[in-house]
Amino acid sequence: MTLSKIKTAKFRHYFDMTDVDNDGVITKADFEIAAEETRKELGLEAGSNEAAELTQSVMSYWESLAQHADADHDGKVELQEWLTHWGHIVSSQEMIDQLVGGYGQTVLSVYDRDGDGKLSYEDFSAYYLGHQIPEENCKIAFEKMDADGDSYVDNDEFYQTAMQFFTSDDVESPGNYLFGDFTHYLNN
Ligand SMILES: [Ca+2]
Ligand SMILES: [Ca+2]
Ligand SMILES: [Ca+2]
Ligand SMILES: [Ca+2]
Repeated sequence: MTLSKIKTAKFRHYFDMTDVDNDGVITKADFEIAAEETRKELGLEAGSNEAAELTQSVMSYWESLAQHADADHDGKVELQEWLTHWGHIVSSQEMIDQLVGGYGQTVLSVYDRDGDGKLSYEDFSAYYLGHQIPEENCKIAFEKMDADGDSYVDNDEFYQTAMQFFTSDDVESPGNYLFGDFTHYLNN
């Protein structure tokens, strides 16, 4: 399925946010850097069980992309492969449900450090900063996701906004901002 204009903008932005080393393609190296930097942001000791769980969750995302998105199997997910991959995923509500449900579980198990079932800004920002996503994008995302403004993103808020990121074609949906401000991709 071809992505709508707004989804293309969101997924181009998401591509650039996932290309941690900025070499124009998504490779294993991007996830290795993200896992290590996120470990530091979360204050996890190298070699600890928590660090291993984090690395596993980050690298399993790469493995899934390598398997499903890297169509020519050259170890690089190029922008076109990425957009084709997401076009395929968002065409199926079942795949979206699986993905967003999985994200929610991972996010809460890895990033909710005090285990209260919701993400403070500090919990939340570890992911973004670890993935070298500029803090301004992180602040925008947190503000949009915290629908009731209590300074925490809880499970429902996470689910609602992540779902909007993958499904919404409404430019006003807060969930579009899951990875920060994508709007400059709308016009070029
Ligand atoms: Ca890269
Ligand atoms: Ca490729
Ligand atoms: Ca928490
Ligand atoms: Ca909230």
